[in-house]
Amino acid sequence: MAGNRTFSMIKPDAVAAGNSGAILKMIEEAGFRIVALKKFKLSEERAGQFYEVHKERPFYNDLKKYMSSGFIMPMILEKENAVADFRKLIGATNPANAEDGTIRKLYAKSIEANAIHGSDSDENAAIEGNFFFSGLEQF
Ligand code: YYY
Ligand code: MG
Repeated sequence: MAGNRTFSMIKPDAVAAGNSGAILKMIEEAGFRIVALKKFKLSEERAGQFYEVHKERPFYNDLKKYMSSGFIMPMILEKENAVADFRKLIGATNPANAEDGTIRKLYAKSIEANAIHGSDSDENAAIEGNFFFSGLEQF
């Protein structure tokens, strides 16, 4: 299965705006199978752990607050070439630079509140999936 899965998370702005259903529909229509999915709120501490790699960046504190400001929907997705194809589907980090038809172009509000996360490598997809889901949930 290695290489065929990625990790995603619908972020608080998109869940609060009522766009999670439309985003899940886009994900499924793009050929991804939802392997695991849940919805809950992160503590600021857990949000900080998820984005630990960015802890020296100037936006880190705001990002932790934002990511714990409302419900998130983490999920594991399966498809051939999942990581790269999913990054293409979500578009650039800054929605101002995202291509037409991408999830971020359609639903992101700003570079911070950018609607959705997608892993950037197979290795990080596994790490991030394991952060949110037990082995039992990833079968
Ligand atoms: O992988 P991706 O989400 O597209 O971007 P990253 O460079 O990994 O940054 C993670 C996350 O941090 C981004 O989705 C929004 C936030 N962020 C920010 O608030 N301000 C920036 N200048 C860069 C990133
Ligand atoms: Mg990233």
